[in-house]
Amino acid sequence: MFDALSDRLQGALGDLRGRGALDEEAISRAMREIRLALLEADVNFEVVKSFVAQVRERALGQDVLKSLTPGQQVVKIVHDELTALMGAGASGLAFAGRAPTIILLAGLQGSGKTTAAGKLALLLRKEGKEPGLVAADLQRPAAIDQLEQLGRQIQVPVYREDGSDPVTVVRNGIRALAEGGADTIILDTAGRLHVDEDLMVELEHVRDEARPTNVLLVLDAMTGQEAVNVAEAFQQRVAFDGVLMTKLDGDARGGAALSVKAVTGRPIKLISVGEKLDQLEYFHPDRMASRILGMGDVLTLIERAEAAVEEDEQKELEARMLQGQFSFDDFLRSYKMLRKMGPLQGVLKLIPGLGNQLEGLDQVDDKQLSRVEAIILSMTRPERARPTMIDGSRRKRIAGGSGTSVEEVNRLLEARKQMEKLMKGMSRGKMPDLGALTGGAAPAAEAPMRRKATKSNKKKKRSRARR
Ligand SMILES: Nc1nc2c(ncn2[C@@H]2O[C@H](COP(=O)(O)OP(=O)(O)OP(=O)(O)O)[C@@H](O)[C@H]2O)c(=O)[nH]1
Ligand SMILES: [Mg+2]
Repeated sequence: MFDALSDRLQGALGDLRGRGALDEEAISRAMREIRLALLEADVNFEVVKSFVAQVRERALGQDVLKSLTPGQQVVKIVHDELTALMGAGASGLAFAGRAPTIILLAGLQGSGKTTAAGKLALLLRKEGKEPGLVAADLQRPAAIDQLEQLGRQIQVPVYREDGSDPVTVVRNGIRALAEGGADTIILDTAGRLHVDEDLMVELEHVRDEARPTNVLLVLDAMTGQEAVNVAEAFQQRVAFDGVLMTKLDGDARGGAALSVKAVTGRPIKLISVGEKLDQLEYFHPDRMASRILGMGDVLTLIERAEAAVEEDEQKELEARMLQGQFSFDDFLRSYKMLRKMGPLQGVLKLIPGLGNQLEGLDQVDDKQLSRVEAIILSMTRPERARPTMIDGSRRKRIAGGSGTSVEEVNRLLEARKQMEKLMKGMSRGKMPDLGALTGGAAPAAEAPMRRKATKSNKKKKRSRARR
């Protein structure tokens, strides 16, 4: 997601970041680079122009150049402006005062509406809502089955009515699902290849019937500026409240995500970052700006951890780490937690300071994790609890037992030691140290997770209570 843009922007700013003093020349150079980076990312030309002008003006402001860390200040300005560009302040969904809340999904063919309908239902259910789905796409015969299958997978009711028309399906579907207890109803509508009159008329009719609380336009990020044009065309006919942007996992450039708010005035509300059903997230412009600039995204990391890790398990681990203990059993447990959080590459990018330095980490894949597991499982109980006792001959034995090499065992031992250091550092508020990643990248995630654990646990309890 945004990898190419991220690299270029970080390159442009990297030079400034480290410098003690800045002059106009250095800033101009950086602005040129930023401009190129954004254009290459397929950001709308007008958007780029005003963005760069705005950053330049602020960067040349008196207080920046005279400050002790002008480079950092410029990075902060770019961060703020990126955030503003994508729409400052997180904007969630609107919920109706009196149930049901209706969410209408619109968009072109293949943009990801049906998949998104399923993902959104799952997300809402995790929040304690009672979602329902209406199959109002009668263009494609298979569309109804597709939605029904999704509904079955996530155990959310789907209303279908074959051989009818969309308006009738929506009317009957809302009534039936609401009577069945649904408080949030998602309408999956038909797409077309292009924005055409038929599509708009159908959508207008469906909208007038459903009187939705939210109209979300589903846009495929991979189509770049085309997605923005589509959004503009939709906005003229069926005003939408926000964008649900899909396929960001396949979009290295980010042009659509960065332009759509400025061009249509409507913010991105949700992003889909993969094909799996749980890969839909609320969109937070500030967090995204941090991710793009390689500053990590601790909040998203915490939320994922929260979803993946059992509260008790997390608490226990936390308590042990507070006592300054980090045995190999803990190490193994944190690895396993991390694996539950999603594809490792994605998770690592959320860790502050790591985003841009992942190239060497391609090998940190599930296979490598299995080797780590094998090594730890080849240790005896006392060895796991007191790793300092693992001397040369024990290392040899462990390598033999796990089918790995002494080198690998050494790397893991070093990684654990680094982790322990990292934990201590983190609790004093320091950023993670890259050295800790040699051979043991994964548990670094544990540290930022832990800092907010109390808060996230509270939140979890609250959401449980709501259910
Ligand atoms: N990689 C990736 N693929 C996605 C994502 N969202 C949807 N897809 C894929 O995109 C394809 C189209 O998704 P659908 O949900 O069927 O799209 P649709 O908008 O309902 O299409 P129509 O019903 O034909 O209008 C499917 O193969 C999905 O698996 C995403 O976030 N990432
Ligand atoms: Mg569909």
